[in-house]
Amino acid sequence: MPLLQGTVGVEDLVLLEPLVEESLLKNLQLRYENEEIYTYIGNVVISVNPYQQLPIYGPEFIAKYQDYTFYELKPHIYALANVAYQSLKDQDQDQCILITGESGAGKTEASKLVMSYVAAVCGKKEQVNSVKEQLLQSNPVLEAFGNAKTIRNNNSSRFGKYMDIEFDFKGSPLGGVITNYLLEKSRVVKQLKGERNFHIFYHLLAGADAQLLKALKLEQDTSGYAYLNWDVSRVDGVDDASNFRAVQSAMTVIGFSEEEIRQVLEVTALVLKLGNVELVDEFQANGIPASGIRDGRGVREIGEMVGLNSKDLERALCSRTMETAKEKVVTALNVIQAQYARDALAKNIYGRLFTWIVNRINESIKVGTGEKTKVMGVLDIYGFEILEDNSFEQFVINYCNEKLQQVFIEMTLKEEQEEYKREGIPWTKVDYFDNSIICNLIEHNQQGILAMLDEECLRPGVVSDSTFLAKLNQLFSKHGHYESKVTQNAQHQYDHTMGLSCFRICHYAGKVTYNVTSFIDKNNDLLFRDLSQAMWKAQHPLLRSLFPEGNPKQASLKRPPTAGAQFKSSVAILMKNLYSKNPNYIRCIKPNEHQQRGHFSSELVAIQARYLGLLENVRVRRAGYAYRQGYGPFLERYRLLSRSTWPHWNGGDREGIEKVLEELSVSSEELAFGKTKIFIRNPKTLFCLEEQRRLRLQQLATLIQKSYRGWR
Ligand code: AOV
Ligand code: MG
Repeated sequence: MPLLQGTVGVEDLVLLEPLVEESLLKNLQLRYENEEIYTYIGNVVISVNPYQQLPIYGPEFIAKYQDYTFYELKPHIYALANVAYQSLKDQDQDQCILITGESGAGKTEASKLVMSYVAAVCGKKEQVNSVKEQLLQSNPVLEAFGNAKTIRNNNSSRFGKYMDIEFDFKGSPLGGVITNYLLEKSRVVKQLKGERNFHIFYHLLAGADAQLLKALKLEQDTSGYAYLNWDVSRVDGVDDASNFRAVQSAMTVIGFSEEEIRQVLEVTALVLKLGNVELVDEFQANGIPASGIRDGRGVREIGEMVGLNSKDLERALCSRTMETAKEKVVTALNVIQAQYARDALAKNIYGRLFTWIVNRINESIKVGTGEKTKVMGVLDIYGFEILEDNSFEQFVINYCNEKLQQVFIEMTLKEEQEEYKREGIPWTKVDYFDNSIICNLIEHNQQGILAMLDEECLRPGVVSDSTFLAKLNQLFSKHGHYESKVTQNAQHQYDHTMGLSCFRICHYAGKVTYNVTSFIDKNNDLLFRDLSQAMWKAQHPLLRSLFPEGNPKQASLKRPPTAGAQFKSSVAILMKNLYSKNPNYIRCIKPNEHQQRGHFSSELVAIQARYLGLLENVRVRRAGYAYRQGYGPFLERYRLLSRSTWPHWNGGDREGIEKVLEELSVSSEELAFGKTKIFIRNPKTLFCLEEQRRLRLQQLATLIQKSYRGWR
């Protein structure tokens, strides 16, 4: 299948004429309406979410993309996965697949397509099949525990995931390592209207049989649980019960024992039951407010399930022990504080369970030491989010997206420059928006927002979200990407949409207003020691192992790093890792806000195209030379256009190409001959070559038909 013939619009935006936003959007729309959801910018794949199952992912497609080079077939994620895998195998180059786009744009689906393509084409031997199965089956497990229905996406990833798939020198998979990034734990105890808690809770309640429900002391009806949003218990197109079976079987394939699965479900059930522990006002003899538990049954059931004295749990929920060098003082918590403690415990149990699951999967899929490996990393994180009320979670999610945009900017330009350098071709620079100013605003070691937040969290004395905000306002009053009510007032701008407890960042993808309420708390992520000690006392091996700091012998007074600091350092490690690999980009676009097939909102896509920098990307690609191809494949494709090279050519590839282009009178201005590749400046030249090739093929077909008739 040729590149341009019979295509809808242009398959590569580098060929777009004129190159303006309007034509770019029209092209994407035209293709989308014809169910062509993939379009290239050179080697970058743009994917517009089809919100329907298209018949383009079957084994026959995998087989086809395996046999052709990148531009020979229609744009597809498989073509990109194929290039990445082949370069890893043949050129011994570690690869990474970077998938970006906002929430619901199709990143997770794209990552699964990449993984299933690679699994299908790599190592055909029987013994690697179980490795592939384990790698693939990690998806349903992590999605069940880490994804949830949000307003924007029925299956939204609420954690970041980076997976290194490791191969031997022949390209057979050996195993992998998964790194997870900050799970949105606050969802465990509270969800926005129209959203759900993590999938696993609903899967469990819908899918567990009567016996399991009894063992876990659960009722099937979701409306009986305070931690589950009652207005949405079901999601269109999601069968919770069958997903529950799928998760269990995936866990078995990965290598979880029956006992481990049971324990995971018990801890999951424990979280639900904890939410139903109702705390009420009580008063001590001296009249000071305290708290108690309304109905002891729930705590007793929890105690029985995990081997914990219910009185110990009750005490840990309703009081706090302060230790000084000399003595221990126990103070009663009032009802608000006790509810806070209960929710903090639930969030911590779930968050740690999730990390435990990731580690347990890693244990199964890890590669033995000493084996030399090549690596393909697949990154699928939560997409950029602008909600009505944005909190610490959105701040962290958007920071991560900001960093990925930075990688994209640096690596596309860098790669382009390096290619010209490698091939010995002069290069012209293109201007683009460099977002490092925003990254700096957030992550600067001394004067970034995260550093300010940490400083506030660690500072003795009275700290609050508002003292944190005051500090930001002071420090960033003149920063071009920071705004708040105070800085606006100082500049006589009166924006009534901005609350007093908010600050706003002008991200690369748009302005986001963050409400600082609970920033300090979420960043601290502290759990009263009474609670971790109570958990550690449980006989339940898994639950107990999640709270090692509860062991009085191991309890250290050292403060664990804050959530923000941990996230920042794991993002820094991730960036280093990505920079060391050859990048392959999939840029996902969401066509509408309604998760509906067939609807293409130009305005919505325009915003994404702008912040993804698609036009700049095309310009960079075109600034030097729009097209490049190895001498061999180029000659093979066009040699039918010259009498010197068709039907036979015995000379070198480069000389053959010179003959063809000379005969077609292509100006030498248009061309550059690199060390291994030919570069073509103007896409029109390529277009013209393609057109001539098409005509020539028609002519040849007619000739063959004529001679066939004559022969008959
Ligand atoms: P996301 O990963 O980018 O959002 P998903 O990959 O979860 O988005 O895609 C959202 C939904 O769009 C999926 O559940 C599918 O219904 C549909 N979809 C996406 N890609 C395809 C495809 N190629 N073919 C068919 N349907 C598709 V988030 O995790 O919220 O940032 O945080
Ligand atoms: Mg996702």
